[in-house]
Amino acid sequence: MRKTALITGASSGIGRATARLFASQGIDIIICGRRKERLQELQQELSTQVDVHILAFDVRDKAMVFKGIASLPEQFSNIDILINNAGNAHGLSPIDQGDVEDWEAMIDINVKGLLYVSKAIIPSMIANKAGHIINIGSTAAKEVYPNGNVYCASKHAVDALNQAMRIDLHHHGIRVGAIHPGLVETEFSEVRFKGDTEKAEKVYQGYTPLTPEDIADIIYFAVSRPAHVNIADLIVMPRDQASSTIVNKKLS
Ligand code: NDP
Ligand code: 8X3
Repeated sequence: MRKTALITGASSGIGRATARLFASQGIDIIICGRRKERLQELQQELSTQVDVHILAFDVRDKAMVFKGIASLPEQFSNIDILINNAGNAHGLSPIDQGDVEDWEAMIDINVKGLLYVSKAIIPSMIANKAGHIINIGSTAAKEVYPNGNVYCASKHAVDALNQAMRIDLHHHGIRVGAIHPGLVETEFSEVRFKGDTEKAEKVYQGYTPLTPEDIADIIYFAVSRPAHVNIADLIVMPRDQASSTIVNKKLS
């Protein structure tokens, strides 16, 4: 029987690459994000391969999250795989100069949004005695770097929640694991630097960053293991990266 996956943050980057790979592997998908037009384009692209349903919501809006997931058409209501991917960094400033709205966005999206989506889906996984949740953390979930303060805190929370979900859900037959990428070239830095593309591009210059497809491959690897195997925690960096702050850049 075909599986169904719900992917948050499917309108861009890692989430979109994952949607494409899942579709190519015959997994029906529910694609989520705020930018509905992007989701519609993706639906059009992938619906020749699998069934694709759109849920356009802001993960901060808990009423919309719960309503959207509760009102999924019957065909999509049994979610086998949840990819908690929606998230971003907003700003990069010392703690004393941080923008409170940026802090709230990161905590509300990366932490509370992930909780809302998970809470809406976990009961049906428990009822099915099966399910697989992949939480997208970051190297920022494992270490803290200068000016990364609240983004790192939000991703450390994702790391903690990943462990907590596994502890609380494994006896229901639900697999929970996190994938923690290092530097991946997506719209991430454009969002972090509020549309300053020049600044964003510099983040990925002088070395070979990961691509969203690299991460999608790893996500698919994790979800395609036999049912008794759970990839619990995995860190992946570009070859040229050793830590959040140590990157072998060759700039001319
Ligand atoms: P992108 O900016 O390319 O994608 C972010 C996705 O998250 C978009 O689809 C966006 O959709 C969605 N999103 C953001 N805010 C909201 C919101 N309030 N409600 C619903 N959806 C939202 O970045 P990435 O693909 O790189 O990021 C995906 C995940 O990977 C994030 O959790 C990020 O922290 C993590 N990550 C990224 C790394 C990198 O170097 N790029 C490294 C480590 C982790 P929309 O705007 O349409 O709502
Ligand atoms: C994204 C990677 O290094 O900007 O999580 O934190 S980093």
